[in-house]
Amino acid sequence: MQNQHNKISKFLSYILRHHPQDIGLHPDEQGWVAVDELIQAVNAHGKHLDLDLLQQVVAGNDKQRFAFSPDGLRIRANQGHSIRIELGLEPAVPPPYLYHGTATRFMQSINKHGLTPGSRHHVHLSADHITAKQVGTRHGMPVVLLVDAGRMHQDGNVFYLSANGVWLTDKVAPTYFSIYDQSTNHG
Ligand code: HQG
Repeated sequence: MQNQHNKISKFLSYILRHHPQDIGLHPDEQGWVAVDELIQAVNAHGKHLDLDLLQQVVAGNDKQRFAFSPDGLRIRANQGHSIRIELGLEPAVPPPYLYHGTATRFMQSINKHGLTPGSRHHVHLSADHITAKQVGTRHGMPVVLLVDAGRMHQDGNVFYLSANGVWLTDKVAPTYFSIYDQSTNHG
């Protein structure tokens, strides 16, 4: 069951964040697609999905990756897009420190250029170091960076908080982070 939900969640992330056109969907400018169109399109592409299953996947998702519109007729990913959409988030005051999980192999470039959004809209920051380490582990040997979000904000950098609790900002210059935790092979 959980495995089936994970597979659907991964597929929905792929579609709603990155490649809606692969199944013929065209999200609006805020990233929403009609729930009935999504269900039809997914089924037309050889995967089973009905409203009941979709609601279970959205409600039970470990990171609350997706949200229904208040009327329940539309759905979108809460963050993480590479397609050009506007989530419509209001600027928010960040906590004094945030964390970013990455991998050792990126550190040379990160130390030189700072944290950059890559293919996504924003740099993603976590409120806690445990989540950040999990994010970093996806890419290899993890490194957790401590980001001086309070000072960035004081200096005029804008932050947003996604509906699922991920902090977003345009970039993080090298002067604003330090290494919080770096894995080694020794233990
Ligand atoms: C790194 C997951 C070289 C950056 C997570 C990261 C997150 C640089 C990688 C969400 C760099 C991009 C996003 C630079 C940053 N040079 N590498 N200048 N600046 N990087 O996947 O933050 O499970 O696009 O450190 O929980 O890992 O999908 O971003 O390692 O919230 O819902 O380039 O994805 O959520 O990788 O993850 P990503 P991310 P989901």
